[in-house]
Amino acid sequence: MKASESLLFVFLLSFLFACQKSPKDFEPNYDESKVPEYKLPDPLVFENGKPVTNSSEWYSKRRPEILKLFEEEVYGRIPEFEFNQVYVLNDCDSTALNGKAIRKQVTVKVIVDDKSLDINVLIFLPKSKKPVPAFLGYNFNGNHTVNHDTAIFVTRNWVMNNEEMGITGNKATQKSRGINSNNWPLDLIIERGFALATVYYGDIDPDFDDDFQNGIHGLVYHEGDIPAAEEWGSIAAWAWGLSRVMDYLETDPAIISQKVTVIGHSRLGKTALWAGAIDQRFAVVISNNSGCGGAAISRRQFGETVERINTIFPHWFCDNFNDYNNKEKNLPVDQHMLIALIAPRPVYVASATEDLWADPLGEFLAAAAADTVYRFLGLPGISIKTMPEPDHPAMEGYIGYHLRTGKHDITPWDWEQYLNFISFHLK
Ligand code: GTR
Repeated sequence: MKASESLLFVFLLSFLFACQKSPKDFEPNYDESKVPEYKLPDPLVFENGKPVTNSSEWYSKRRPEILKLFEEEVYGRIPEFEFNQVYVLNDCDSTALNGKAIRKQVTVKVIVDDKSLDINVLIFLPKSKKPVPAFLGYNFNGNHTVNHDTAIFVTRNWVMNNEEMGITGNKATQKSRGINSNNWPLDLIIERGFALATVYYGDIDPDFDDDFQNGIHGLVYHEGDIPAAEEWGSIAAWAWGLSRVMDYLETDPAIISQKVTVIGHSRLGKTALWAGAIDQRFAVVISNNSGCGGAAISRRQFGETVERINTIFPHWFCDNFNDYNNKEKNLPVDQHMLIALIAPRPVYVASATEDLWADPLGEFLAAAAADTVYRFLGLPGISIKTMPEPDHPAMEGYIGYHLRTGKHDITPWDWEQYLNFISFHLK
């Protein structure tokens, strides 16, 4: 390279670097008076402006239309590819949780051509003579972080570095065993007669921008090929993984597969909502503090925005979603329509008072706006008209909602509400 060329190269690099936005370039808006005026797209009006006239038209035409819009503009369509699947039982112990539960560890092996992906499922079951309803939800840091039980395998996959958990070099160790047990109140879940199945989300797609070379994308695309602009990002990949676990749960005689609730917190709450939309085998969907790209109305631009999420997490959504950075009003959908896709099944949206980043009011408004679809289908939607007081859950309708006092988290109190909601609606 000539001196002038290298100068140009250095100039270009610094220009690109200067153009790149970092987290501190996004000043979030937390002022309600600065929320732009907006009009939500009507879930009951087709793209061509015609109204939906009856429920069969909703199910056969409008619902697929909305689903396609979310696929192509937000999360990305899952491409068609062939795979085989085998289930391997690695562990079964009926003395778990001080003899109160049965623990199973099952690997769902997904085989694509000559490569395979291991989805490691940790299951706790109450000791029951009859099959039981279940929760299925991803965990953030590995199955072994969910409980102190020393028999739970420590994940060998890439994990996010975390000083508090003693994770360096992206490898989990014994140090993080049980570290998230407060988010997974197993005793409560088991006592209430539910099973819990959980998987580390990194089993399906490690959560960093690697240009889709690893995880399930790496099995599907070859030789540097990457998803097209309307094809799946990581959230859609994680949602796909939940369906593979559901395939297994359908074969497990200890579980009532028609009563599986998909649950997730934060980015995994976004994932739970999308999984519930694309896979109607999930009987109930729970979104805990899912925020932007989850339950919150994007058009409000309150807290985390579309531009910020696409910039900081470029691998989460499909590339087309970038077209709406700071142009939310052009979106053909908004997140109330994602919640409406769950109908006629029960769905629960939860926020936390200090979690302004996830826009609690925007989450409530989306849940409330999904109500029109439930009512249209002859079902009780949400039972309240305005944002409830903190810690006053509304769960009589098919759309449950609560605002918990406290920070961005999933707590035993949140779980108690979910157990009450499910027990009430899935009698
Ligand atoms: C944040 C992100 C949120 C939320 C959260 C989480 O950094 O901005 O959208 O998903 O992470 O998953 O904990």
